Amino acid sequence: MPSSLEPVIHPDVLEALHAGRGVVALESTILAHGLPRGDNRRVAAQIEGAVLEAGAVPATIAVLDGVIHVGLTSVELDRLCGEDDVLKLSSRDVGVAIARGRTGATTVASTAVLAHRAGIAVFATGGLGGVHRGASETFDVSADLGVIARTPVLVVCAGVKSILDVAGTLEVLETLSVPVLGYRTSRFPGFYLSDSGHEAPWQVDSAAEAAAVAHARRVLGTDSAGVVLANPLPEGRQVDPGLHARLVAEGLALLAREGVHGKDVTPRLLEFFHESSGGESLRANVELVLANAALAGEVAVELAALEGGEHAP
Ligand code: PSU
Ligand code: MN
Repeated sequence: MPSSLEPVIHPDVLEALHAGRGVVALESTILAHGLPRGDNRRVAAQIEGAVLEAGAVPATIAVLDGVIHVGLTSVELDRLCGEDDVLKLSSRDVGVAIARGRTGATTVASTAVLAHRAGIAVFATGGLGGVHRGASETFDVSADLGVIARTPVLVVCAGVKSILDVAGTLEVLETLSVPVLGYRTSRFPGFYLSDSGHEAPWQVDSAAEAAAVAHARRVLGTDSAGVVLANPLPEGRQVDPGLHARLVAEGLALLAREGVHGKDVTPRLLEFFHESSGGESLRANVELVLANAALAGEVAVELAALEGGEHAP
């Protein structure tokens, strides 16, 4: 199937980039593979709404029929949230999907790469991929980490998915020279939990402070790694830690029983959580994604102000 190699950039996104206004890239795997059908389309609109409300322009990224799209129309979001054979595309898969004319959602890794190429410096997700438990045996370490280590975007997340080896993930981020900032906390958030039990290496207390970090790194050019801005759910909104511990234990046992591995691990676990938590994991997941989109919007606006003029036409 023939396909264009040029990304299609939504006119609103293009205009904002040219005017030097804040733009936030949004990943689409969370929509196609992380949230249940029926909820995902509504949440997609809410995520974009949260970015807009913060004064920035949302750019959800996906590959449709072999073409990269940066910023989706309403009909394109319908497709991504409703079609059956939407692939999960990590960074390594994007070229293959394009060459083969396929449709797929982008993970943190591929979204970061495509956002950076489009000139977008800030993006929002739910939780970062990372080092899986038992990775010393399975070698399952998300490509998200390697890509963030070489792609200068600021990623707003609620920490890493709590099914992961959080301590191991923080160690790898340190090795890869990726700065990790807690947003208004000295603790590293645990996705469904406000606190993963680990310290955040740095704390920032405002979107402006986070933007200043990204700006300083870009101007100094000391290294090309991204920045992780970790935004916790308020304690009163986290999943009950007892329920959470039970879900993680049962979910990991289920994966072992079903022999799930590779890129199917995260979608299967999230599906299990959503089915088994009486709606709690979904509630928390949606809340944290919306909070991250709003914060990313604020950071994008602050960063655009700091870099004002440099991107002006
Ligand atoms: N966080 C969520 N839901 C998700 C993911 C993260 O709340 O669906 C996705 C992201 O797209 C992330 C990916 O990049 O899981 C990581 O997958 P893997 O561990 O296979 O690299
Ligand atoms: Mn993996």
